[in-house]
Amino acid sequence: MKKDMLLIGSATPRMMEAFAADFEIHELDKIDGLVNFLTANGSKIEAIATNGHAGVSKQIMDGTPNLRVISCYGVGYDAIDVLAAKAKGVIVTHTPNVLNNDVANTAIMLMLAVSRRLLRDDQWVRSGNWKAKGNAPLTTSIEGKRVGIVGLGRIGETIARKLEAFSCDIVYHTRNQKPESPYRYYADLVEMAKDVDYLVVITPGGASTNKLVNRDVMNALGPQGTLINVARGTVVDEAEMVKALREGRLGNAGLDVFEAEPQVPEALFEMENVVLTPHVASATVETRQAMGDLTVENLVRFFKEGKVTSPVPECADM
Ligand code: A2R
Repeated sequence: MKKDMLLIGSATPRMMEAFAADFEIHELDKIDGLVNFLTANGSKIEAIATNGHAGVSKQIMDGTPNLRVISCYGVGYDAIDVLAAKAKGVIVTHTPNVLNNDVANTAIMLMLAVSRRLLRDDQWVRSGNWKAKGNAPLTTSIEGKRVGIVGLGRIGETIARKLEAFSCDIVYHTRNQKPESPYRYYADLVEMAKDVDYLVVITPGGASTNKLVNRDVMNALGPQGTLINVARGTVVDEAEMVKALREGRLGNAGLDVFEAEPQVPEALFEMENVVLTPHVASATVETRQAMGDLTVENLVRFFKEGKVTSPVPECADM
């Protein structure tokens, strides 16, 4: 018999087809009146599929007493209260590794786009400036520069490895030093920010990293420094970042994530030294397919084999 599954957020046609083979799907977006739905059906729901942005609200967690598994589409799961889920015996899964390359590529794309003023130069051609004014002003190279990676996990390591092709000098900051890492470790983030040209942020979101990149860190990075954020908007103090950019205390920024997406501070729209993308680091056809397949696999395996492929670390012992 098919299990009842609540789908929070959207899923691709390929995921829907795969889910439909094993589950009775209830789509939150199509439900008229969540309270009534949970009263009538909450106790039937054994599985939830969601994403890192939508997560699972307390109302849904409390209204699904027989929930057994939550499968998150995305590596970041800060929108899910994992400890509350675990306390209920609910295992939470996510989709690590399959997105390492595209997120790393996005970080490097932002470094290049900011430093080489890609958008300005594209506009230089389209606007006729090239014919009217001649060559575009010179830009800055990323070649051989020092890059500080904040969060040297699966994605941070991938960024570091790829930046070796640009002869970058890689250093990193995490809470725990990685003895096997070839890169120089900084226990103090401000000290690292003082020493680097680029600060690339790729930690998880959540309470432990909230506003980790604060005014002091941005002042240390300085007027020639570039901040790249492909982690979560919450990891950077956004209001302080806007001020620092406006006052020239921080040189440049390449941002894929924001504190209150899809709201983006409009002050950033005017800045030529900033490149903005709408949280698309993993958003390629190839990577999103792999993430979707893993999201489905975790749920299907749980009910067929009693185990999952990629639990979040907190649930690895369940
Ligand atoms: O601190 P450690 O030793 O646990 O190292 C982790 C680091 N990290 C932090 N670094 C500094 N301060 C913190 N409060 C802090 N919390 C965690 O971030 C580790 O080196 C890294 C996370 O690596 P992974 O767990 O392998 O995550 P992955 O797959 O690289 O993805 C990172 C994030 C996702 O959570 C999404 O928010 C985003 O990338 O797409």
